[in-house]
Amino acid sequence: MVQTEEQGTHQELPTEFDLNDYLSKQKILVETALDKSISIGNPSKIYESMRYSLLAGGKRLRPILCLATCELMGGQLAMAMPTACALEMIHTMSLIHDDLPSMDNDDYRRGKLTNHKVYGDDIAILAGDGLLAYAFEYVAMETKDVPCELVLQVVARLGKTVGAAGLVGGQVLDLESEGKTDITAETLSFIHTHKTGALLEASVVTGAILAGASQEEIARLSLYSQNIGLAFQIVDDILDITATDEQLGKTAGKDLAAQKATYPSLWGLEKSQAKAEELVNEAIAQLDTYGKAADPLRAIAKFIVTRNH
Ligand code: GRG
Repeated sequence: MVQTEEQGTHQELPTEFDLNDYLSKQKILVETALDKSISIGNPSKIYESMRYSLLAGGKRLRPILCLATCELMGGQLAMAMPTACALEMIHTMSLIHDDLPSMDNDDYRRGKLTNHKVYGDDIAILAGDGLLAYAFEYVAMETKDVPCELVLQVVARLGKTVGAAGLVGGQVLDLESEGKTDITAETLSFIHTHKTGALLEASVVTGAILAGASQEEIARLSLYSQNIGLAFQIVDDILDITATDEQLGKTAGKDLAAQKATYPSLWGLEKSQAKAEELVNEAIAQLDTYGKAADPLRAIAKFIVTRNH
């Protein structure tokens, strides 16, 4: 609470949650932990390639969501940090593979040359594989003060999230849909709930699991994360049209050039933005029972529809 002086008396005003301050502090914590998570080993080239992409910046939204949810459910930040790092390792490996010439063929990511442009396709594939394997090792070896059954639940959830039932399945359908003009809203929704939504949902759910949340709470938080996941992808599609290369840190306008079905191509820009806002409001409604403690998750949801990068 802040104090203001009004006619000689002090009146208490609720302080606004400062999202920018929160995100920049959490980002520093996550990046410090990521930097420590992998050191250069032998052969040095593969470790350098893994670190190149893992430490290339980005919003760090997945680890920040995991930490925020763990804290909301009464856990300590340290309990969730290894999983938070693992989520970013998985996210980064999916970006490295997505950028390959055989997939989206991108030269820039997070404002830097893509991994394969620096290290070659062969090392980029292996860097992705190395990060994926290490993510699981890291959760299993580094998670402290959490019952083993809960760590096992996290490992299982991460496995499901990256495999054919998650990111891999979404990516396959995305590749198969390219150039097709008859993609339905259902197919688009399948692609994005798997390709993008699954990892965002896992970020929230694993944070809750680690803190020992009940099934009821996990179900509520899943709903929150499913809504922000879809909103996130809709905004991603909008930004591909409206943002610059500099804002995105990668080539803008690629969806249009590849004739990809996107939410704006189905609904138009205005309706897509309105739908994203509606989803975020639904997400925020799931947090009503938690009061101010859920301010970080509320603010992250709002950030998803107001971001420009
Ligand atoms: C997971 C085994 C395995 C393989 C990967 C390539 C692939 C299979 C899946 C593609 C997943 C993908 C790239 C989805 C797009 C998700 C997305 C919207 C990325 C952008 O996320 P931001 O905006 O990026 O959070 P930053 O750079 O801020 O982290």
